[in-house]
Amino acid sequence: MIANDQSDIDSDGIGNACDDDIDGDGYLNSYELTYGTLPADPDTDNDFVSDGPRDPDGTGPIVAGPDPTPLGSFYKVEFTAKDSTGADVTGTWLPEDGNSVTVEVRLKDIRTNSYINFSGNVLFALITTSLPGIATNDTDDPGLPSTNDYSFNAINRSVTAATVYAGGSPLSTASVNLYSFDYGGQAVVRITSAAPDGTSVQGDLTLPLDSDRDSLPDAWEKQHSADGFQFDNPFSFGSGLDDGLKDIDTTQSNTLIGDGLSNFKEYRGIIFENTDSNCNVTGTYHQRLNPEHKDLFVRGDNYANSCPPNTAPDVLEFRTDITGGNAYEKAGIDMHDVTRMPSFGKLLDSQGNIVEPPNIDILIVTNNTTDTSTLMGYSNGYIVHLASRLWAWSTKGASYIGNGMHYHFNPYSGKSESAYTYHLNLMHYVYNRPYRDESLNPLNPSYVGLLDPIDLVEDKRRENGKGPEILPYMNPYTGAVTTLSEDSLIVNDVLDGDHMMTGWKPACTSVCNDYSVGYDFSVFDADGDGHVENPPVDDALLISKEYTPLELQTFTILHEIGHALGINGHTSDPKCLMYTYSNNWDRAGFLSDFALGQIMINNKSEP
Ligand SMILES: [Ca+2]
Ligand SMILES: [Ca+2]
Ligand SMILES: [Ca+2]
Ligand SMILES: [Zn+2]
Repeated sequence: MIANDQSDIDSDGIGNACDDDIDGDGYLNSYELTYGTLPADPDTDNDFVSDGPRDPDGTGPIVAGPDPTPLGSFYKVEFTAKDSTGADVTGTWLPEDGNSVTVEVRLKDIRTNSYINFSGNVLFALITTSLPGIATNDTDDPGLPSTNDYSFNAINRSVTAATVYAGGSPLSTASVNLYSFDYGGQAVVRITSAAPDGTSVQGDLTLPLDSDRDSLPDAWEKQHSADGFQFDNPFSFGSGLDDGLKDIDTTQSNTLIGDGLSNFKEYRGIIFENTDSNCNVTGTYHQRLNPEHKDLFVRGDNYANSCPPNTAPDVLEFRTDITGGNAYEKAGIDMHDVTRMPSFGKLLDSQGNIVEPPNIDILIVTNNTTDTSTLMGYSNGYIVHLASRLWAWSTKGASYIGNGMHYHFNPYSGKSESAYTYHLNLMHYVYNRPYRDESLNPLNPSYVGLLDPIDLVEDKRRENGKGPEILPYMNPYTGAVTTLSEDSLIVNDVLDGDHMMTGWKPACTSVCNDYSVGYDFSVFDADGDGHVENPPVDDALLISKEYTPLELQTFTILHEIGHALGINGHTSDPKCLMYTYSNNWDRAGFLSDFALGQIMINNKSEP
């Protein structure tokens, strides 16, 4: 024996290393090692009864033993959580508002490893969280008597005790129904009963199971193990905050970590709404979020599907979906369109200030249907002549540049407006037709889709809402003289598209908007089918790709969202959504690494 440890636990004057009963409980060290109790602890199960026959000196209120159960109770309570089919869901069950689970308990004698009966009533007690609201975006617990997240009753949330009576007959099992009123709370179900030897038995079960106590259930952490979550390690992502409080989202080629939602908030999830045509909520649905994907909430205001809707002619629905997935979705950003959801709408507080649901930030795209101005206030809603027969409407949308704290709060409107589409300009692309169909030209009737040269069409500019001035116009083919509505401001090579060409097709007879006064060919719709070509062609025989008005608007929305997310300026990659020119809308499905690297999503209520 190497007598180098001369501390003396049992105060018998013999150093531990030389003491054959280190803890002085009357059992030799060798006996304790064989029996399973601790040689250096006189009370292995901490029940204040000495393991051995002696009460050692200097060890506090321990009474002499021997302790009949020195390793703890002979009895153990076993819990099983079962779903409505009776299947064991102890390790997999996750709470939802309105779901329930049956907690069943049995008593086991650990000496024989067999189940035995309880020797008395089984008392259930519930310890429950009471988080505000029921999901991450929920304000409060509306109209309910208690904010308990769990109850033993399906309706009354304050029932936290239940008794299963033995009633004279032995109880082999006892069970209680646990009802959840939240998507993220936690319940401890504790039972007390009696064992055959008259001792009290206790046990508890935490639901949902959370082995590492980081507020993220085992089942959810296992679902996201590929993202690095470890159900038995509260610091899967390093020291500091535990997993529940960390915000770890990354996105492809974006080194900015996090989307402003902690992992617990992502787990607890969001309640979305279904609405009818009057914008009344007809139902809700809940989604847990992906902790590895940044979550972006977008809403369109003043579109045909907004709440309230804009019902003016030709106003289109707010959409962000394109065939094959838009650029954000492809980059690993989860985009949630909350356009028709009133609780994500223009909520007002008691002072009339606009508020958003808690914990999330909404990127708002507003459809401007009244003017062609940009955010900066100057009007450039006219056609720009780039080169021979190469034209562009200069502004279809505009956006503030997001800064990571918010997408933008507009102090002038008092709203959280971020980006805009310009309806009149968008419609100019499709419906304004300053060019004529050469197939009707008596000099060249066979060549369909040839556009007139610039000097034969409008070269004067009329500001939106101003004018008109009546000017004579001679048709170069027929010699007929008509009058035109124009102002006298001459800007060569700039078309505003309001020039009403006459003589080839009948004027519009039903609904005529500013942008639909013309009825010959548009520079962007060479075959006159209501779909715009991109890239533009000056010959209908050369069309490669065409887009509907809705697609045109959607591509514009997606581009402007990029700016609101922090993409400052444009990229030099013609395949990228954020390229300077909208010469090819296929790129709405792709963001360059440069653009992606600037995206900032941070879910905070604003301003
Ligand atoms: Ca956990
Ligand atoms: Ca997050
Ligand atoms: Ca996320
Ligand atoms: Zn841009």
